[in-house]
Amino acid sequence: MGLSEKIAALQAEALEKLKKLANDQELNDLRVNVLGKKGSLTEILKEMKNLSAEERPTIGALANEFRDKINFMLEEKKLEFAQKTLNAALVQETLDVTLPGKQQKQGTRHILTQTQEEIEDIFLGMGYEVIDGSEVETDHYNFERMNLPKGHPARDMQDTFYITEDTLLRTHTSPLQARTMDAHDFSRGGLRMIAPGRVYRRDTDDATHSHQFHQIEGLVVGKDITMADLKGTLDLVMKKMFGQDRKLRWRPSYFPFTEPSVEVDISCFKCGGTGCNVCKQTGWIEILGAGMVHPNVLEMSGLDSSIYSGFAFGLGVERIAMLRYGINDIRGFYQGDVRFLEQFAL
Ligand code: 2NM
Repeated sequence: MGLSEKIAALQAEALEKLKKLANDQELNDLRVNVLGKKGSLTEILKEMKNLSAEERPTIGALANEFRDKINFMLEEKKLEFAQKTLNAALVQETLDVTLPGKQQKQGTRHILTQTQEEIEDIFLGMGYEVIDGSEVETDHYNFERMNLPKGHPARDMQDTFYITEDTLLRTHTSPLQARTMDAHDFSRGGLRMIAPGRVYRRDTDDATHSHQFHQIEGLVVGKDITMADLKGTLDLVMKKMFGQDRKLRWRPSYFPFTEPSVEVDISCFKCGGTGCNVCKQTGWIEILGAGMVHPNVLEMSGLDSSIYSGFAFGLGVERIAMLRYGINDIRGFYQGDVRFLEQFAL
């Protein structure tokens, strides 16, 4: 048999085997048997050295053609097997798209954040700046600048956590108000700000007290600011927060940093003033403290208190949220229990 017949016979045999291939393993065996180092085609090519110069190109071309063809067909077969494996996997790994999905729990802003932001929005709408700052303060800004010199009896009520003798956790956000007054250029106009944030007191935690809580303090300083401005402002804000038919009641009070000082009550938003459990049968709810900024406080920020005056107020964010939502234990705000928090999801 001549080489061309051998090649033809080999090709016929290889194509026959190719048709019967069942898997990748058999496919690989066939490749090695035909094209490998000791493969049948390789053996045939070794015999080419015995050919005449005229025969060699024809047989060479024939052998190349065979090699290309078998390579191509092996490649095709390989793709076919891959497709079969994939199809089998797809049939087996069916996905039931009608099964209910895993519900992802949606978080919500903390009720204290919601309350704080709602109050911020009211003041932003009236042209106030919202300013926040450090919870770590100096004795100077927290007490001295609030007209509470060392040894002042009112310091006892605001005992706090000390880092050093002069560094402490703020007991109110007022030190931030003093710092803002220091930095403000009053030649360009007055100051309108609120300072929301966390404050600290030496307190034993119970249902209505915590050693840390949140405050919003407001401050307006300028020329000709009077108690009428304070009354008008708080009247508007309280009505926005608790309803347009609220009435406000002003009682004289005392704070070292304001003179005169007042305590403000609102008519009960639940019973309207007839008496219920929210207002403890009084018809009134204590809601905030306020007053005209003490001249000493203005002077310590470098302001001439014969020219400048101001009003200030402070309210507790927890207290407002507790009243509004009927929360009777302040500790619920801080425990991170989802069952508590999710009641206030929007
Ligand atoms: C209150 C009550 C009354 C207050 C005073 C000042 C400042 F900085 F102007 F002195 N800021 N906040 C103030 C006044 C706070 O909280 C019950």
